[in-house]
Amino acid sequence: MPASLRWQALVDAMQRTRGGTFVHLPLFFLIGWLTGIAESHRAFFIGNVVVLTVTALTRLVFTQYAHGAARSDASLDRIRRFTWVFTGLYLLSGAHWGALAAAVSYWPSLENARIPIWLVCTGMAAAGTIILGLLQAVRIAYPAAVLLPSMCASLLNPSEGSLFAVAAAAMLWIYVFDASRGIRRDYWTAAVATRELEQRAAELERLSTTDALTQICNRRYFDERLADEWSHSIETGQRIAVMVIDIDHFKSINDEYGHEVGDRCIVAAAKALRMGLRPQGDLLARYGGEEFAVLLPGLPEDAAIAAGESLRLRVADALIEISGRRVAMTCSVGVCSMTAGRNGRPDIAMRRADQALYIAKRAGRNRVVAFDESAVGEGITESIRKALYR
Ligand code: GH3
Ligand code: MG
Ligand code: MG
Repeated sequence: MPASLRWQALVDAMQRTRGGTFVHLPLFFLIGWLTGIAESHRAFFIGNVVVLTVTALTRLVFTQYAHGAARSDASLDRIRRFTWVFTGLYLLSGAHWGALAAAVSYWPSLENARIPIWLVCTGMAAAGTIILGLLQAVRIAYPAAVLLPSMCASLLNPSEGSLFAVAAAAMLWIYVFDASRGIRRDYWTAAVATRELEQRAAELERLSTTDALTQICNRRYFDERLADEWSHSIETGQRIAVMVIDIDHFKSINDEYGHEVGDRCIVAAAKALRMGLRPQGDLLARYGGEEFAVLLPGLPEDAAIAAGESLRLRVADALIEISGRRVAMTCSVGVCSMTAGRNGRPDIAMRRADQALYIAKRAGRNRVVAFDESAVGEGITESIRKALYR
């Protein structure tokens, strides 16, 4: 059983019993007050109030502690230990009521409280076992802790109707033990099924955002992340850089070596590009056949051009060998760095990077060109001249 499932079971168990933790105390006050034992047996009453308070507080503190501690280390061993402590505290609280029922069954002076405490114990044995039936130890030991002491006390000091009460308690015990078996089975079946569904959903999510050939992100994911990053940049006012990178004369590679080698080139280019990016924040995606897109949040134009240059060199250095022959591969890079102002839009940034790529191609390929706003309207020839100059 994986640690995450066990942890989930413990969290569920703690959640299920949270409401009940502080019910015991008011219930006991009510019984003490209505039956008069709060007055007639002061020490007994106060002693039990103290025990009930300490048990409730310990359970509360433990629950808080377990949540915090599991965040730092949720190993299987630790979760097992937590589950045992939690089960122990729960059983202790049941055993306390069991002992109370034994006391009122045994001592005639406490007879007034017998029926109310038996009623509480009956409810606890049924509800408590069913609620936590998912934990095997609770299923087995909880009804015993709650019912057995009063059954023994009634047999040791029988009074009118006590044999009937013992028989009823035994039947209740068998019933809850049997009913909780199904509850336990249903809980774990549902937990395992939910986990499998979550894993499948995560895998589907991964597949829907990953490019099958290169295992990097696909265009869909890139566009989503770019839109998110764009909104973030509007708030922070920082620049955002994008690149479009296209392998040069890729058709010739395909024609010369075949599609399989072409695929290997695309994979090698993706790997080379990924190695050249910052692991946190930057994003690389396969945007089309032999075309990649890169998102570089916060990068001003100069830094983005330098990054593009480094990526260009990495692709040129990528080693693809076919029967001892090296396949030469270069790429062209179009860069656009802009502030995500009110009038800006992610698709405008991508279009500008694409225009810059187009100019890089026209200027001879294997180069980096940044979109130049001042060149807008100068015509493509002027832009290419500028690109060559660069
Ligand atoms: P340019 O330098 O102008 O980019 O020239 P190019 O030959 O790279 O560009 P073009 O768009 O003419 O050709 C791209 C080729 O990439 C055409 C297509 O068959 C090939 N291609 C697209 N996707 C894949 C793929 O997944 N695997 C392989 N092997 N080839 C692909
Ligand atoms: Mg190409
Ligand atoms: Mg292309």
